Amino acid sequence: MRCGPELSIIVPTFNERENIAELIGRLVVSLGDRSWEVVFVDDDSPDGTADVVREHAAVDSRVRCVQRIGRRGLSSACIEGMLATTARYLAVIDADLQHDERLLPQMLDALKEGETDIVIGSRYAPGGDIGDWNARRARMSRLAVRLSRVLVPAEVTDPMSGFFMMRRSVLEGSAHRLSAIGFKILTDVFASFPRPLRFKELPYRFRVRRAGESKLDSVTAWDYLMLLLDKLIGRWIPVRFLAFSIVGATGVAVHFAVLTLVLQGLHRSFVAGQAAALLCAMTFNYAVNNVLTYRDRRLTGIRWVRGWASFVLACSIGGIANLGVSSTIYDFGRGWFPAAIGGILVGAVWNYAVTMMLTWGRGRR
Ligand SMILES: Nc1nc2c(ncn2[C@@H]2O[C@H](COP(=O)(O)OP(=O)(O)O)[C@@H](O)[C@H]2O)c(=O)[nH]1
Ligand SMILES: [Mg+2]
Repeated sequence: MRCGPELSIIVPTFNERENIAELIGRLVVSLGDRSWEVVFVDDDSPDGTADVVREHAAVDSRVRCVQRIGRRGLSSACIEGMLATTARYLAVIDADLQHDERLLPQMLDALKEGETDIVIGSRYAPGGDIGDWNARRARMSRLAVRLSRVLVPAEVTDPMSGFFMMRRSVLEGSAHRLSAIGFKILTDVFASFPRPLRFKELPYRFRVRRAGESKLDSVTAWDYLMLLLDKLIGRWIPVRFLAFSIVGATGVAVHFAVLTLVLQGLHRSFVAGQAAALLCAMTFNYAVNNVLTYRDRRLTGIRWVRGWASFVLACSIGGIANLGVSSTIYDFGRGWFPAAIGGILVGAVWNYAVTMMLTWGRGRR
């Protein structure tokens, strides 16, 4: 006999304490006596969102809380929330009441008819609206929609929607392939499911955020690019390695800028310039990787300093490995260019592998 709820609503949260009671109240009104639960997946919000959720959970068994520590990421939060449930139907909705929760019963009914795998709340379908977005954000969103076309069928008007409901079988079919990068889980689901999804869209008006602040920032665009790349080439090259290498290449520019400054501006020795340039480039690489490549495991405060030390240590050894490999290739008479490339490749792989474990290793707090 089934006794768990039929519908699980997953709500990713970060600093949303002011919105919790209102959202639960509105779910109660919209879903009435249907069989449902709401699972908040909170990334250890400093404002104590998880505590607020637990206060509600203590008096209403339909409310649950998953608190993740030392982690960030909307998509991964949604996926882990879904995996923590048994319901036949799974919905995702934001906590800030921008999505229209009154669509949930219609979404559920559409899925129960049996012809649809996933129902999407759409801001771009006829009758939908993006609400009060500024021109820049509307432009960015349209560009992202266009980019998503490589992975999501063109008929989906709002592939960036964060509001949808799907059958559990969709999760089961895609769970092991999901990239879980960034904000856009719907794109991820479409691209990860082994066959085309049967979808339906319901239009709604994107409302203004009720309380708190948006966590969307310019890095979200980078995350989206990483998601697309992971889906397209992730099978062959880890997308984090790609990001790490791009950051490393920009670090070379920092190195030369500092070296030039020390040599020509400050008239110091080459060794002093090279040492300063190395340290600056490593610090730059560390800081940028921490924000972009390892955004989901970003280090802050004292952990940032510890992370910096381990990064510099690992990369110094990587530098020695680079030197060893390149001089060996050079000694074999292969010329300076292949020697340098060989050294850089070995150094990059070393730096990536070691800092992944040492600096941003899972479970470090
Ligand atoms: N668990 C978790 N939730 C997040 C994270 N970033 C954003 N959210 C939540 O995801 C939802 C959408 O985020 P929001 O900042 O409103 O994005 P916007 O609507 O695009 O401006 C909200 O409920 C946020 O609290 C995160 O890193 N982890
Ligand atoms: Mg929002």
